[in-house]
Amino acid sequence: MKRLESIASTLDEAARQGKPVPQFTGDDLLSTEEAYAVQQISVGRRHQRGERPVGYKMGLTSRAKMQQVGVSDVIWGRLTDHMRVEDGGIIDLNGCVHPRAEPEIAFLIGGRLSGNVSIAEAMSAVVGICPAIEIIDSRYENFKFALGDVIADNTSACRFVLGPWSSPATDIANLGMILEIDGKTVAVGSSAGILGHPGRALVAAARMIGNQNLALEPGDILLAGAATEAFPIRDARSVRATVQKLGSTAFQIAQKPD
Ligand code: OOG
Ligand code: MG
Repeated sequence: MKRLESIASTLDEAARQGKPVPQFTGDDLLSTEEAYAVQQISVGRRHQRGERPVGYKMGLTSRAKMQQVGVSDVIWGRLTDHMRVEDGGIIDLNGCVHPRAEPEIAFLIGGRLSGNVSIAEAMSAVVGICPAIEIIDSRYENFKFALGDVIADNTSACRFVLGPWSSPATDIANLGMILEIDGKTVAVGSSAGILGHPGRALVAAARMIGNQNLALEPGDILLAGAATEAFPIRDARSVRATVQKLGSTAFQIAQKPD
């Protein structure tokens, strides 16, 4: 346990100071189970500092993402209120290591979901669906990690922005998704790229979170995972994601004075 606590505090400090650390596992020195334990301890430190849990994020739910980072397992992480940026808000990237943005879809949960559920059951617990941008920031040097590393690092969670909520009845099976940086389209994808249907990310979340005796509860947010690869935003000024039918969400990046 001491070892896991020490990894958790190293990662938490790396996130607080924006200073990267070398990856831990290389090969498989940190099992998946241990990595989720590290994640729990490190996010627990955030809770002790006053951050409140607001839901979960799924990661590596699309082929584009798996290929970009060279890890091909679906993973999940924890979101806190401090990570949320208001729609159209300004983000200060000071303190981030090498932030990247990716276009997502988010769910607002209205029921309780845990364990094995069908996609119909999962979707019937949804009370809102919105376009989202996740800002990920690996705490590992060169954004390089293996499965255990990235799980321990709370799946690179850094910030997220949510757009306007649409009805849970919206058909989200195959919606075009666009990421723009400084007004230029840098990536185009489809919601179908997210496990074939973003609702499957919710099914996976219920199962994987349920394995840890946790549940998606009313009021929780779930990020379904990016539909395209993520793009560096350190030198950008503005980022927008647009999802067909759902509309768009955007943020600006605070500029350093010259
Ligand atoms: C891991 C986090 C993946 C997603 O949407 O696939 C993720 C990473 O790419 O650093 O958030
Ligand atoms: Mg993501």
